[in-house]
Amino acid sequence: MTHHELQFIAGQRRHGRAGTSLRITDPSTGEVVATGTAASADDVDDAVAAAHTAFAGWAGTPPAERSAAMLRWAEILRQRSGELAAIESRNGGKPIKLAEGFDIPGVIDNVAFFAGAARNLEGKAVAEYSGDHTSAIRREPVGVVASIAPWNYPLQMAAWKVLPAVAAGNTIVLKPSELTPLTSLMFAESAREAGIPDGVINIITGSGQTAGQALVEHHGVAMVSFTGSTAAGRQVAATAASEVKRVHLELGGKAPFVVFDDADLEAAARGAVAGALINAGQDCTAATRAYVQRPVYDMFVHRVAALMDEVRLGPVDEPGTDMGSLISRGQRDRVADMVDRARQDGAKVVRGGKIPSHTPEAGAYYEPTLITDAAQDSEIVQHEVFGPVLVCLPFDTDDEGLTLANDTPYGLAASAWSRDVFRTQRASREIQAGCVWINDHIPIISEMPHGGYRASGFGKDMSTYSFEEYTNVKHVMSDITGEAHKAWHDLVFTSR
Ligand code: TXE
Repeated sequence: MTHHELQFIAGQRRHGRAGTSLRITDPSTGEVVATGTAASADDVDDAVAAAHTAFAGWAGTPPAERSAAMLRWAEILRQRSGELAAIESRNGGKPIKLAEGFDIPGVIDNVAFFAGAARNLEGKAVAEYSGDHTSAIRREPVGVVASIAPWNYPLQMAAWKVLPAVAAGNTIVLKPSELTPLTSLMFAESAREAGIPDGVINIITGSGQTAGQALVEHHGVAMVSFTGSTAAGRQVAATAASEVKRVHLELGGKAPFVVFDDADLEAAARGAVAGALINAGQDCTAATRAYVQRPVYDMFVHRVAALMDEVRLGPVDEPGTDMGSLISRGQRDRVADMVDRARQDGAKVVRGGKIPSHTPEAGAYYEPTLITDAAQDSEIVQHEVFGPVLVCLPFDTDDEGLTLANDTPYGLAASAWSRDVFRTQRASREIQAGCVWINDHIPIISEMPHGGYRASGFGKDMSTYSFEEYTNVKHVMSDITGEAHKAWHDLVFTSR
């Protein structure tokens, strides 16, 4: 175990000055994998100053040069993908096959996508909309971006924040979760090796209350992008509002999974298990509420339970392990408490609902859990669990299924399962969520946006839509008449 420098400021790794030490653990065993010291408000000052110093140069770098550096960056990450996956797996308690097959390749594809997108910032065509003027759109970077990322997909979440920001010419200070900073630090160091100048990407590692709060309230920051809990997001938005900073929030979800009676039931059952248990359910788009039409409900529940029995929990470095641990014992206990309260409220726990007996005692494992007979207004149906828990409930009419799907405060993602194109089209129109999958649940692609409606937040990650968050749109309107006396002046004064 090593004592790490957990800050990366102006191109240099260094120790934080908060005076508090951080223990970075492997939550599947409880072992400490690294220690370090947390960032103080002074470290945040230094990081924002470094980002300011770098801003003019980076914003003025031609897109083709920014793009070339990002392509080199993607290549460096590809060469390090084995090491990145091993660290991500260990620090996140996630199976190596997930880190190797999803987290790391997803990030590399994102870097490559934004390398291309950097050369493709668009606006309305330059034209004479008034007759007397030429109007043009400039798309300008907003300045220094402060980003706060969570622990569930540490590197992917860092990438989703950093890439559109720097591709558009901003500089950034990113605070990863204090539980999982290791791959974000490697990400920033790889960017430096690829030729992205010092100060463009800075990482500060520390607690939300100290380093996070200092970053969000910093006068030098123009915009805040945040992914995390609704409670912390509310606090971040309130702090940012006092200086009218631009805010982008991704605050989790409670994705419905609507199965109509004509669906391919085997596909739906497999999709529900994979969609609910990916990353041990610590995924803001995870399938959490399966609403199943009454004629196929019993069959669906039966098949999901059988598939859950096949999921292998085990050491995260074993290629055969399907599901690892949760991020911490605290998170595991939070999930266990929610399931216990659901049980006390009369819900039926069909599978799981307990800490497994065959995994390491110090590990934060929890069994794949299937719940039925829960009330629609109960906590387990309404609130984000962020664990391997799927609730199944029946519905009768299509109207009812879609109404139930929309009946939580969230709106991040959803899926609808049917062979009838009119049913799926209706679901995609009526479900209020940033993404509706049809006959699948979970896949994401760099070209398409990710972001919520309602209490899931606002703003988009990934895709060129994310540039709307990370650029200011400026209208430049130029007179083309060359005349001193313009007709519209007569509305204000009549000159002689
Ligand atoms: O998140 P926090 P927690 C949900 C999920 C989970 C719950 C609690 O339901 O069970 O949140 O997780 C930083 N100013 N999601 O408590 O605290 C913090 O340091 C600035 C959904 O771990 O929101 C970390 O970097 N920053 C979610 C980040 O916010 C602050 C992913 C997330 O931590 C801060 C994670 C503050 N005042 C949890 N307070 C998703 N949307 O995918 C905290 N932070």
